Amino acid sequence: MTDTTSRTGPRTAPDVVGWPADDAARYVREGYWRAETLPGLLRSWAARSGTDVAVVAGAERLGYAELDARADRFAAGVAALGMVPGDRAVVQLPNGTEFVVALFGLMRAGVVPVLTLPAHRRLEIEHLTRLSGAVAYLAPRRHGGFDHAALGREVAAAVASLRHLVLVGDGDGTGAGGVRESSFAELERTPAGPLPPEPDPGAPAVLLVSGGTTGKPKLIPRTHRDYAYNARASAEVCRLVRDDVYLSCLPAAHNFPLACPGLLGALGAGARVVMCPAPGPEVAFGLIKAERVTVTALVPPLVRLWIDAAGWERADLSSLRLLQVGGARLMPAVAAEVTRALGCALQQVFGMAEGLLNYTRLDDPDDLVLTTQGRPLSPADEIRVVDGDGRPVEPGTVGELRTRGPYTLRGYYRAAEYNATAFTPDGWFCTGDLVRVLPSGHLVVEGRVKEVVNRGGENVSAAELEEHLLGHPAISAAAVIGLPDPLLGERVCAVVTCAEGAEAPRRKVLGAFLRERGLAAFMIPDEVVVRESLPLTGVGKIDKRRLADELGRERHV
Ligand code: J2J
Repeated sequence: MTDTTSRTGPRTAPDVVGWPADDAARYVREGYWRAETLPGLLRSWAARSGTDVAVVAGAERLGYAELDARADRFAAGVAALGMVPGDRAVVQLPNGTEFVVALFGLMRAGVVPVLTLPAHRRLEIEHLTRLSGAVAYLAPRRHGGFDHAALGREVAAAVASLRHLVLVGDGDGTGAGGVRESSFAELERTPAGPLPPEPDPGAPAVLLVSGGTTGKPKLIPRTHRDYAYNARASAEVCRLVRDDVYLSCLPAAHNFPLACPGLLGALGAGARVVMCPAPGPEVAFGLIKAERVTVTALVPPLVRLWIDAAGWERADLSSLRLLQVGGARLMPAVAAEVTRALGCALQQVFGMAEGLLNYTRLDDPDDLVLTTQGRPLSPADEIRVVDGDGRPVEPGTVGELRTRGPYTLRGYYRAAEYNATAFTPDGWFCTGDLVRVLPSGHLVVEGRVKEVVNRGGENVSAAELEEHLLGHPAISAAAVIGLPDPLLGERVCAVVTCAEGAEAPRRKVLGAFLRERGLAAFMIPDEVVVRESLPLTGVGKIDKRRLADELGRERHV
């Protein structure tokens, strides 16, 4: 029996769980981890690429050396406010040069950025500020019609650690009640001063927000050396070179556009990063043409929009060589349209902010690119597929993915209790993703452990049913969720949106359609809800948690 009394409780546990010494030594010995830090790398990139353009945002074109200098001044400003190495700062900046300057400036001052998404609101920002014990909140005063300055003040009133609001844009307000308001520009005007010593390469560089669909968001510590490796190895897989132009369509604070290879991988390759203020084709297509963009990354719901728009917009996408798609399952039928519609190669990416990344390779045969979610990035990635009891499944069958490796976390930040279930005692991260591994080593994502609806003892895979629903010509998007049911425990609810001009299919018609495809009776949705649109997460995936909440609420009013 396990002795629970000796289990480390949340208060005595360390904030960050590192890798065991022997694994760490191996990652260093085998060259995955180098003695480097992200702000130190910017210094060397500036020495290498000096006047080359590093970041384009709106009318701004920021050279490598200029970015380095701005990061120095920002770091001095951060230090002048009294922030010290080891402090945390919540960053909620949209795609623009300020995001990049703040990211490197904070790290250079030894402060760890907590990278939240522009779409986060009071609930998430307050939770993440409290959890991280952040001393500062960095945001635009207003963005997309939302008053971030007011949000910052509210959060400061609720969370005692928060002492500074650093806001982009003009405005008044000097702060009240123990919180000080500074403008971003004011911080950057600070003359460069002495900086704290370089952080330890093994210390957390950033705290990423988990994309998990259950419970409150968690914080993922990514160390300088693991994240540097993550970005460098990803850039190699995508064959990024100096001539490449990477378009950051997704919010830059997300792991995918930040480091897979994204901003960090592109800067490491000496390439140029173009910040896109919105991911829709209206804005992105213009930037692709104007900046001769070569590589970008999207989530599947956006791919559909891009493909449709390319059909009627006659956009000039001729510079684009690679479209990375990840974040949720890409239907093979949509994957098959990418190259014809957008004129570029497709790369599927199955990644997670926690670490493990899987990529289809640029020279993989078409069928693997269209139907799989890639294979692990690193030779040092360890993966295991297990059944409900944690035992390895037969090769090729579906089970939960577990992983360890040189860039996969060993514990969430300040989450000892949760870590006890999310990791095995020997450090495997239980991803909660259901996958199948092909003989080639490529993974096919089959859903999530928690997204199996238990309908009176029968297991209904949400992902499988969604794929069948999307086979119906009148359906443009589908999300299957389990709703509490007094008889069945859970009943199957399909929430769908209709294709343009199509009439919403009735439940009976849909049932007949699914039965015709050979689905078992228990797989047929008990309920079909037709919506105008589905709620999306901050990065643009279908937000099932919100959907379930909304449907639950609608039924209890
Ligand atoms: C199915 N599900 C996928 C895929 C992620 C690259 C790409 C994506 C993310 C990301 C990322 C999927 N097919 N191709 O960080 O660097 C689901 C899985 C996974 C979860 C992680 C990157 N790609 N997923 O999406 O931390 O369920 O990272 O565990 O936001 O998204 O979400 P997140």
